[in-house]
Amino acid sequence: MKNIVFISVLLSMIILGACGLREKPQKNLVDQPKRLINNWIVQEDVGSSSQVEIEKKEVEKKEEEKKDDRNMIEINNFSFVPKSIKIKKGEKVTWVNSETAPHTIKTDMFTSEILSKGQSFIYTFEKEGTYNYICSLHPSMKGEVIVE
Ligand SMILES: [Cu+2]
Repeated sequence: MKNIVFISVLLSMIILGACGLREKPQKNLVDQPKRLINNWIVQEDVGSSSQVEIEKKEVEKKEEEKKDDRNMIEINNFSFVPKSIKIKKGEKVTWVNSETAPHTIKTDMFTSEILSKGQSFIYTFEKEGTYNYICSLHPSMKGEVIVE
């Protein structure tokens, strides 16, 4: 008698367990599409907003680069390009030596170090005026910065 009770309890447990197992996947099948849709919506929202931010930053970066580009002077073929540049008070000018010959930038206020190929020199002009400069190694190389 004890054995029969034991076996019936065991059987019912197995059946219940089996039912539970069978129910779980069914529930998941119903729940999953909702979750997937929710995830998709959430991911899309996060993606689009962060992408807008990235695009904003890229535009700002490009504008900053443009500003720098405007004040870039390339040293090539033993000349400063452009030879004359107009900037606003407080702006920087960057000279970049693009050729193998060494060059400097020499004004009444400062003389740069000797720039090898690829090296650059930056100076911030704080006061209005016209600044003529030469390369101290090749004094025939002339340029001017007009600060407004
Ligand atoms: Cu030079």
